[in-house]
Amino acid sequence: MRKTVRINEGWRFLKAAMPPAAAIRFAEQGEAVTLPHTWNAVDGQDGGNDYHRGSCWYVRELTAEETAGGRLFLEVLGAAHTCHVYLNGELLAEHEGGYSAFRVELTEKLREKNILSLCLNNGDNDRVYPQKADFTFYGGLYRDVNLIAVPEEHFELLKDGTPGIKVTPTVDLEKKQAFITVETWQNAAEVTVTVNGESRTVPSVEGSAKAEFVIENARLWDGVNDPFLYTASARLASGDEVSARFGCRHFAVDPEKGFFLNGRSYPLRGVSRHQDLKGKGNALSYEDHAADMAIIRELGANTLRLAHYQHAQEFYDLCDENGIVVWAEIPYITMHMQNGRQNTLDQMRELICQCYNHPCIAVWGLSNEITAASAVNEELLENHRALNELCHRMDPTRLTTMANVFMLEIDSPILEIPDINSYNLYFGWYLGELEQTDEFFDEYHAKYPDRVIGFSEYGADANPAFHSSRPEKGDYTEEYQALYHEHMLNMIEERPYLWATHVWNLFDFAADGRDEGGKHGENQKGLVTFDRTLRKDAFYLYRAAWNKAEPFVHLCGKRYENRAEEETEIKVYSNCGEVRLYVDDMPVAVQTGKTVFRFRIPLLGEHLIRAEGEGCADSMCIRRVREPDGSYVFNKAAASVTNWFDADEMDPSCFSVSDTLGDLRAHPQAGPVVEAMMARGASERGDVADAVKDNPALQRMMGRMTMLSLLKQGGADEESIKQLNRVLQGIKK
Ligand code: GCB
Repeated sequence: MRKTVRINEGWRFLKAAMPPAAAIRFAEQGEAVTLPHTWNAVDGQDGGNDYHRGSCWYVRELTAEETAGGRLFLEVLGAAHTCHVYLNGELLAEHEGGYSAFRVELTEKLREKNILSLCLNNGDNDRVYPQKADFTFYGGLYRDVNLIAVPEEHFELLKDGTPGIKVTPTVDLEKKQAFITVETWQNAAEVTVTVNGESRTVPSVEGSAKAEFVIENARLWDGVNDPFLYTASARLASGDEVSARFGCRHFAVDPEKGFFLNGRSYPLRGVSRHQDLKGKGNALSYEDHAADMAIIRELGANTLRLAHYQHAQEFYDLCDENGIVVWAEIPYITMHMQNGRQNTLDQMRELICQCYNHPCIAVWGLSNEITAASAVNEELLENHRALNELCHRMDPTRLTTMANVFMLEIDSPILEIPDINSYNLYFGWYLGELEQTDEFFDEYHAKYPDRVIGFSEYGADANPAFHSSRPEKGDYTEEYQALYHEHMLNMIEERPYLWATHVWNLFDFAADGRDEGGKHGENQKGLVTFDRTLRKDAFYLYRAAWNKAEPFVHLCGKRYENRAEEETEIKVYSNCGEVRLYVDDMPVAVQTGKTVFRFRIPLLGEHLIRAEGEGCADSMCIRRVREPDGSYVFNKAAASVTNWFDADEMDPSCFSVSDTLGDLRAHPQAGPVVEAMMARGASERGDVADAVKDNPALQRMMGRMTMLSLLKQGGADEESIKQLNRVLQGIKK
């Protein structure tokens, strides 16, 4: 028999560094807390990059009842980011890595009265990832903590937080057979393994055992269509038992046709998720996880990138149950650390060991944008090779991948390490124009037709308070975010070779170092707000494209009530083939189409707008106002830029700031003018400018950008942009 007791209640929390004996002495003065708990729920989300990072203590007395019953193990499912475990003041274990589980045996150290104290630290160091990334590194004991009592003979509990049982299903799609290999680790002579009602007793040799089964007419784990799960269990004579759910499925990729599930094309289209919530940080309950999954199902995504680290077991369980194909990864992110090699391997070993049985996981992600702040040198390559080999050794059934930063040259040797690849591209948001995404993939695919490539991140920030009828990159409006995603949705549909695409991000999330778009401490690229209460318009774009189950119409711009224009656009996102529009209860237009339906209507006063699809409707109220509503505008200076240059006043036969840097540079007269302007900017930016100059990929990309967008991104003021425009207007094309 195995007894698991959850010990989430009754902890004392001390928000200070102190010696172990002091933590015990002062425990009673600490704050009484119940797990899951983070000390950064507030300061990690309010901006300023000033959240508490350092050592804190969790102290708890274990009762006699809790410690009774055989060999006793402590199970910590998430301690961010390093943890020292003390029993009665004695150090028993250390763990480095804030996202994986670990266990510690307490048996030999138990006394009559037992005090457990855990010292956690989320401060910076040079070995434990992550150290540099765009999200808050919450500290805390933010998942469940358990005591597990097992008999003398029991399944392995310590090694890398193993579940003790490893199930490998392989599927013969033609014969409809699944071959199941079950491996277990234990200190007993034999094990009885049961799969699908069939039991087999096998010997344990040097602590490990293996049993094989065949399931005829296997019911497949078939993604969102039918995520069927089997269970494998293993039992020892002592009564100790472990079990794991598994799924029989076949994943494959093709450089031309993308992803395949169970032998048929199954384009992976979905979103990324961070594990945090407004007001709670990363200390989430099962209900929080389940509520997130309900939103993912509503959206109709069939894949998730669980960024940028190992997520909670219950979330991978939810993915198994809901048929969501997962990209799982470790927080080897942004910047390679010389002393961090071992930690990348440790975190990867734990991720694979702890998550191996989940049928939802298709790929292991080696790193994210690791060349953003590190050079591609032998050390970086070696670390990636070591990780890649580790993945293949531990799990020959799954592929490895990486999420690369846009400025990584497509012929970089690092791209040859993982089995398949992916890029994070933010053209049309941070820099460049939307179309550069299309060009990027076309170029990559043409150059490397035999390589499998995906789109691991793309997105644009939007604060649902901001609105515009002339949305622009950088304006943080809900309308620009929607336009951005309309472009990307088409771009993706036209490129079926993309093995997976993941919107960054499903939810707004905490990045305490950010201060932009009218909010402190938040990355607002979510399709849904941080508190999950508001779905931005772009959410419904994807829902219309991906979720065909339930017909719906969504009127965009509901929050854009006050409009200072004679005529306005009414946009509807819908999964219906026909949308009817009513203004003030009068039918005004019918449109047939797909996903996006655009109407234009005159705006006279206050109007009730209603859209109808097949058995569904949506309505909203908008009104004409005299002056633009200032509360809708985030960056007032930038917002007016489009109005500086009236198309009528520009001479199209001459150059202007609307021409691309490439075209301007190529002209004998315009070239030197813009070079001089760029050189001036470069001398102000120093090192960064050198990095730009030496990066041909970046240079090529900048060549495709308009001078206006380059200048705006560089922070040039209105007068110097106008001045340059006047000069360029004097040069004939
Ligand atoms: C990225 C990173 C991700 C950031 C995102 C952004 O490329 O991988 O962690 O949050 O960009 O929003 O800038």
